[in-house]
Amino acid sequence: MALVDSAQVKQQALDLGFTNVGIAPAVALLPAREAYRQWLKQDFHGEMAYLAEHEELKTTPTNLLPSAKSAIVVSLNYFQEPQATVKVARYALGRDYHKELRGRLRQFETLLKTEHPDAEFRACVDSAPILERSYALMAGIGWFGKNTMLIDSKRGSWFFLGVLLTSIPFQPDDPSNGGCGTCQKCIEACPTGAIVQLDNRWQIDARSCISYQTIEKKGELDVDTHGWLFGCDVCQEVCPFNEQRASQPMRAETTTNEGFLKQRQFPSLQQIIDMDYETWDELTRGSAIRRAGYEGLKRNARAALKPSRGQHDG
Ligand code: B12
Ligand code: SF4
Ligand code: SF4
Repeated sequence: MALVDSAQVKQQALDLGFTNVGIAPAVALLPAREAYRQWLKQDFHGEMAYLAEHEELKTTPTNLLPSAKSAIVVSLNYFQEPQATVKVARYALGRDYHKELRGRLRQFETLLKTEHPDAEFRACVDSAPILERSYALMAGIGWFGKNTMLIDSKRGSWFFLGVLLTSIPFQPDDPSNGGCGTCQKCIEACPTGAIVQLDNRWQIDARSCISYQTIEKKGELDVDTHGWLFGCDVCQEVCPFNEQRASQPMRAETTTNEGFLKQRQFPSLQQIIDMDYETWDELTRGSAIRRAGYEGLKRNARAALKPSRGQHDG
């Protein structure tokens, strides 16, 4: 199979505003499949049943697009300073990233279709059953930190990922290599001890992770959420790869994507607790925060008002 040079397609992705782009071959990722299976076996996914349902699909892109030959992986920077009134993870301060990324990937697809009319495509952002970070590793976008974030040595980890599967056999990039060395800052800083070592790898026990608790968990919360209303940024805030340095100007650079910037000050926790449905509807429209639901956001606000019991108290 003759490979298609990928310089042009990568430039097109950057011209569309993506922060970085790389190409992975669309092959089944067998080592990652085993790691994913082990993670599920520990029940680390908690109540996220869809993750278990996707087990077989996740590492085999040809299940999503039978003609797939390449996975074009893109990243999009969302860094900005945090919210002043309440603790909301930065990724959720602006417009819902699913919409933003999907829109851009669709534009990308339309562009490529004009040049390759017989080619097939499938855009994946988050909800499609694909291991985005593992393909991003293969595509040279970054490597797995101990906090399990995909880290780009030059840019840090404040970015989203998206994947465009295609039948075009583009020349792939080399996988990333990099590592945390002896650093353990995120493990020490995680307020709930959710970063655990198993099978010689650092993994997230989502059940203890504040992000899972405040976004995905139904019913009552079962860990102290340490004041976070929605999501959690602690393991990225402490990461040296997110530190600005004169030698690394691309790190922690505020996003130029208007849609991601926070649109308004959030109400206080007490105002959220007292909020009627219409106000909640208005506050969360088009935002990732909507995922917590009306009752869920109030539950999170009540928990965030409670004094924390200290570090690593689960
Ligand atoms: C479920 C999910 C969560 C869960 C579970 C998180 C987790 N660490 O698994 C919860 C709700 C807790 C969560 C939280 C967050 N998430 Co999230 N999440 C996802 C989702 C939908 C699936 C991830 C998944 O399958 N996890 C299961 C684990 C087992 O898979 P994994 O981490 O991808 O990879 C593991 C294995 O595959 C294995 N592995 C991979 N390759 C290889 C190779 C070999 C050889 C071996 C042995 C093993 C191996 O090691 C990895 C670590 O255990 C992805 C989108 C997607 N479709 O991929 C977004 C995604 C990972 N999340 C994202 C973000 C931004 C977040 C938050 C920062 C949001 C926030 N501020 O609150 C936090 C970060 C918490 C953290 N430290 O991970 C981004 C990450 C971008 C990046 N730079 O890494 C993604 C990619 C969404 C996106 N489209 O941009 N998330
Ligand atoms: S997102 Fe927060 S709770 Fe989850 S692993 Fe990172 S620091 Fe721990
Ligand atoms: S804080 Fe340290 S250990 Fe954690 S991901 Fe960053 S470099 Fe790795």
